[in-house]
Amino acid sequence: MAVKRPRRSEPTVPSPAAMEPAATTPLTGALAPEQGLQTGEYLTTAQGLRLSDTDHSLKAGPRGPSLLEDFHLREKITHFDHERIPERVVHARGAAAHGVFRAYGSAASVTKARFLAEEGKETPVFVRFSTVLGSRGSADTVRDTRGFAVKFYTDQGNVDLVGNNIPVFFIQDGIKFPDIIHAGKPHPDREIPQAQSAHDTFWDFVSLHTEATHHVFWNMSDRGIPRSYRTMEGFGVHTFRLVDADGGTHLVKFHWKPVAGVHSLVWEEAQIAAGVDPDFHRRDLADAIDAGAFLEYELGIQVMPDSAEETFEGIDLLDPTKIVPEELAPVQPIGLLTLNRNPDNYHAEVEQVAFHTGHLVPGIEVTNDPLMQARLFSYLDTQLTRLGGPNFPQLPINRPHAPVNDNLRDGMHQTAVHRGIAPYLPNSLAGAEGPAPASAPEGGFVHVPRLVEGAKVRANPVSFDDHFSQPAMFYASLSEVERIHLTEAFTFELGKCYEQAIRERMLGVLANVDAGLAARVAAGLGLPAPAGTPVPEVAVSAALSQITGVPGPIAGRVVGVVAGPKADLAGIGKLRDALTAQGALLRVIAPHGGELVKGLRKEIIERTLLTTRSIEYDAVLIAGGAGDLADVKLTVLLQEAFRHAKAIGAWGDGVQALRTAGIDVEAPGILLADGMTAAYRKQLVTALGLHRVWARTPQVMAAAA
Ligand code: HDE
Repeated sequence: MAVKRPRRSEPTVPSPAAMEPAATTPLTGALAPEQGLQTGEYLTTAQGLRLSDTDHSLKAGPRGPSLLEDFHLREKITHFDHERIPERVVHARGAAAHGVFRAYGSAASVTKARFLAEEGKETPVFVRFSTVLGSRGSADTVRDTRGFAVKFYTDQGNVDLVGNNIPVFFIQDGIKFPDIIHAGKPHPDREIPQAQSAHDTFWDFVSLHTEATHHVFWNMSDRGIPRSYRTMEGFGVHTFRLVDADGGTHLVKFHWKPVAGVHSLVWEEAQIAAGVDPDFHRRDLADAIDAGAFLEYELGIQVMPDSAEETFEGIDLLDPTKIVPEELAPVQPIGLLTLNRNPDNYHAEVEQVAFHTGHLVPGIEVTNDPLMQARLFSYLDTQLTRLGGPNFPQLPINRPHAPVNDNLRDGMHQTAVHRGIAPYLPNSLAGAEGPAPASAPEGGFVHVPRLVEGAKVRANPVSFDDHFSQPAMFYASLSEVERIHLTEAFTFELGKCYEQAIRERMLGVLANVDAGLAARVAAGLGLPAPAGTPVPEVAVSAALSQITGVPGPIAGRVVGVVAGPKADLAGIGKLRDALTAQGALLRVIAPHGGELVKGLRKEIIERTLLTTRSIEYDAVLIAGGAGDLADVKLTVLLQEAFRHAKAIGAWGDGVQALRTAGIDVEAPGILLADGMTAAYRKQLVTALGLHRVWARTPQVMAAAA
């Protein structure tokens, strides 16, 4: 039945115009849907007034005071004064990219969520990577957990998978989040140190709060300093409940597996990068996408049966400090994520994107994990301050691609011009345009009915009390090199604490995980080996080590080639072709800027010995013909690359420059050849694919001792 739309007030005197629908003034300017901002060829004020001068304020004479009436000066400065919005309370430092998610269809057996279940279905995504502790301007390569937040713009509504690069969390209950973050952030009195966990308050909390031990082990491992976002795993952390088309449920953990493999920096390299190039990761992300070397990750799920206990093989699936080893529940690939477009505007997109764990579609539900439950409150709440009110879903980066028909109205920064007079339900006035609730077959979100009962308590299940068996499994599963890195990381971080009691308490925690580790860290701190009760039987999960010994793809890798005026430019050209064919980059480094020219060949010098540092490269080579190069900056470059276990090489007489820089050319991973041959290029590609020459570690350590 068509419902008559009443006027707010009936005209008292009917006029001929009231008999016919009046022609209304067409919508123009910002109200017209097609009208974007920043159009027209002249500079204007925010009101569209053309400006004749934006460089001089209005003054009483060229040497006189500025006049209050200068509306342009006041508008320009006032807007500038308010350009910044509050940074995120955590994960403030971030970088992001657009891309696409393509479903394999293999998830159809466990979920009805169309973007996961339908084979070949493509969904646009926006992914923001971040560090946790540092402020917006802090360095990328600090030791920290990384955020891995994915917004899927599905045709059923937005879904956010707000994960990290570490599969467990510091706390089991969200109520403790302010405590761990207050402990990790800079000290409140002097606001130092920035973006670091190597300080007293962090280790004070962690040593008193042993459920953080597992997460801390991952942080102190190489996972805390990823090589790039491209080589980082992502995890949903919590257990989710997936619902299939028949209403059947499974408990599931989400994993992002980088196609490029999981690789990290070494600690000295990360520290150098923090000073030399604080934008190391975001630059790498943007440069790689610009170069067409897109980032790829497979989405995978571990599928566990749903049960009343919500446990699997003795592991409590509601405990976010526990993983399910991949050997017990293999990660099954369900789709491919490709990041292929840089944002156009950092503020509009990266800063204003708002993720929320409660953004779900039918087929994905949350569980009672008490950490997740608190997150469901926090993410919406935080945007009210950060983005200035409840209308942040209208910001372009947050807008769903699915039709929106809500009854949410008004509020700060309302940009929609809602029509109609009945934004409420039930109503009889909105007619066919008004929204109506959808049933499950119509795509409505209907929660799986689950019985909830229990006494009202502030308590954890007993199974949450085991804090050490999984860190012990993690440590036992690492390779020797990774264990060395982890031991050094603990020794570094505790060595930065001033309070002896905190160091000793933390050594006691380590002793409950592994006595050998605790003793080695204690020795590094000059303290006696602590007593503890190590985990009696330690399981091993091979999937936890990131060193596989199998060369992976080299897309996004960077090779530095040092060259001088007499360098073999033909050889450099052949190498560049081979590398770019696989998505890797070659940069020429020379003593000075400009070009290198030899006959018809020309090479642009992208870096000089003054403007570069070893951290930019995954491998460093000396070109044939450049053997006479000798410079202390080249020595530093090569010595750092040697210490950081990177492939180093030379062809032709380039080997001479390696020797001059004091490089042991007999050491593992030093690639030498008479000329730039195909075999040499292959050797280099394999070395890059292996990421580092770990066989050099003993030599590096012996030199450091
Ligand atoms: Fe977050 N977290 N978090 N978190 N989180 C935020 O939301 C919070 C947790 C994660 O790139 C905030 O919009 C609480 C776990 C990422 O924009 C805030 C708790 C995991 C990002 C917030 C957690 C995460 C955030 C800050 C404990 C991994 C960056 C600004 C209950 C699974 C998202 C914002 C982006 C951001 C709260 C725990 C990941 C304050 C209360 C566990 C990747 O709402």
